[in-house]
Amino acid sequence: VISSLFAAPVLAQTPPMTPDIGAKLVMPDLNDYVKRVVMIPMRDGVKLYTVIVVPKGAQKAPIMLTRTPYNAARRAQRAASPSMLATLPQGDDTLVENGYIRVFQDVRGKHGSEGDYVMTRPVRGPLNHTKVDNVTDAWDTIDWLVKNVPETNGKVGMLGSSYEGHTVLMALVDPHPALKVAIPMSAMVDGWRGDDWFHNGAFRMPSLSYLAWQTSARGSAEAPALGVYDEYDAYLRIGSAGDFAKKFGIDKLTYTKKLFEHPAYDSYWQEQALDKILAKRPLIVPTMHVVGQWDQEDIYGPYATYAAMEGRDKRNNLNYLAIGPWRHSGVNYDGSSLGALKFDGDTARQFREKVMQPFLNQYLKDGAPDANTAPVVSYQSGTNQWQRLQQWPLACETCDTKLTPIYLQDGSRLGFAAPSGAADAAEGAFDEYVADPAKPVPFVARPVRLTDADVWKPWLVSDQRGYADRTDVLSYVSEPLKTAVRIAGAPMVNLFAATSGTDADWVVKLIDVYPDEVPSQPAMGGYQLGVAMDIFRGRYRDSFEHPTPIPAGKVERYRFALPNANHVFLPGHRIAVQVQSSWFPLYDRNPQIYVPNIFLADPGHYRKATQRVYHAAGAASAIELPIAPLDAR
Ligand code: PG9
Repeated sequence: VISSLFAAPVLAQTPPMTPDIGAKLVMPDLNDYVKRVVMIPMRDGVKLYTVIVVPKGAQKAPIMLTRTPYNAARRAQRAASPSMLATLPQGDDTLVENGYIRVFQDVRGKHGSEGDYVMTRPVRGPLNHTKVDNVTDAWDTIDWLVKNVPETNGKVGMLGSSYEGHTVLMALVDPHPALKVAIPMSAMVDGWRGDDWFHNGAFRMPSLSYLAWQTSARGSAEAPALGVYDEYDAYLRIGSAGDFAKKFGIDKLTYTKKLFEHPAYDSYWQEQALDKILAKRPLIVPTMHVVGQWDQEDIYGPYATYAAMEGRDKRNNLNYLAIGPWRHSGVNYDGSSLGALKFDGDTARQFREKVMQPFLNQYLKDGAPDANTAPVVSYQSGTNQWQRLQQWPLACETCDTKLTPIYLQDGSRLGFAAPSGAADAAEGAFDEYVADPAKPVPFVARPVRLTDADVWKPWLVSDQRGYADRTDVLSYVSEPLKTAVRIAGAPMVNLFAATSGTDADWVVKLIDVYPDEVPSQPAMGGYQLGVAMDIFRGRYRDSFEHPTPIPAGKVERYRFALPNANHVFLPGHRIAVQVQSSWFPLYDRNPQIYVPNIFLADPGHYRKATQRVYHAAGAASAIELPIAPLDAR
């Protein structure tokens, strides 16, 4: 008896040649969620591919919807896992922890959805004569969801970043009554003014690879392989954006044609600008606009829509802004650091848990408390702290607190004292450089690897000191600060400059120069941190819509806003400004002689030009800073 207790069980012998494929594998269902894929019919009969992820056992749960061109099936499947938390994107963590139903949908024409795809499909109107757009598609989807998902309490929120933020804003143009709250993050709002395609008329070259990837197939296609490790060389050898498109066949794509046909800010762009559209619509749905201070893709849109909708927020209880120390879409990942910058913990998780989720719960979860959200929640860089503010910006041209100019001065200095002397002293007080399109200033250290996420994502915080002593970059630096200088808003460039050519680009960078030594992080000694930087194409100085040649040799005024910043230049730091005429290959080169359409510039059009930047009484170049008192809220 005892020996039989210890006898090994004898397995029946499987004949060695039994085929090894054929037995049916039935996986046990270990998931803590149920995933359903449905095709939701729109009002014109087109069906959209939609993935619905429901926590097992959910009842009366709110729905969070994201409408995407980036493959709903993949967005809802970060990893193969029985856990909903691991399956959904990292940024959905607090939604899962709070029992939300999560929905991803392909926009029409992309991936699993039927219909035709139009890039950031314009709303019905002069540019769209059909009966459908992303406004109606969001409406029809929400209507279907509240009627067909039995586990829901009938309350829907929308959230998403970048293009997915754009589709959130679209839903707000005519919101379904069940849409109770919206969080557009890093949203693409105006493709010409300062988001993905252009900044102030200068074209962003990586857009062409994006179009190849996004619009040459219903699914994802390949971006062109440049065949050159240093993309600076690749773009430079090819020439204009038009030549680049031609070389890789991208010129045949219809959206490339649309871009090339509309280099200026004509009605094509104006009619699509979502801030302008939303400014005319009633504000019904509580909305929190989220943006990263160093958003390398859509740094313009979130502030513009916040400002446009603020005018509609009569009781100051529907329109909110959140600014974090993040890159594009950084709110959805780990926010402990960005490039060389370190923050006080994981700022993105802090935001999602302490600010975003209570805000969502207030409007979506039955019986949830008032989240007591401040009108503006912002992480202040420099001091590294979250702040609750009553408004944004704290200083601007039309605010109670006006802008304070900091002037370019003689001797490469920067200071709050305006240049003195007679107004006609302009001729005497300038600095000059030769801008050579054959040697454009790189926007990041070479080799330039635009396609390397580790280069692209944090590039706006990369060290600017390497450009300061190039002979085609002017650099002006203040004395070390004795007291802290706080900015909270958009610095305005007021540049007086002349060119020997008939067109010119002006890149202006507002920089925080760290002290010579930073004992807590030695590699930051002397670091030059870009706080607000942008480019302006000179032909648009008088009108974005109707460009004009620049009279050669004449002092002209270039006035434009830099991106918003919430930053403190600490005592011992210095403020610096750099001025240059190219930022390559992120932006296409200006030929520096006026041609009607720079996309079509020939190699022979590109000319050297001598640029003069003035710092005289009658031509006092300055950056007007949104300086606010340190304790202003
Ligand atoms: N910034 C990207 C984009 C948005 C809209 C149009 C084109 C590109 C994005 O990250 O989605």
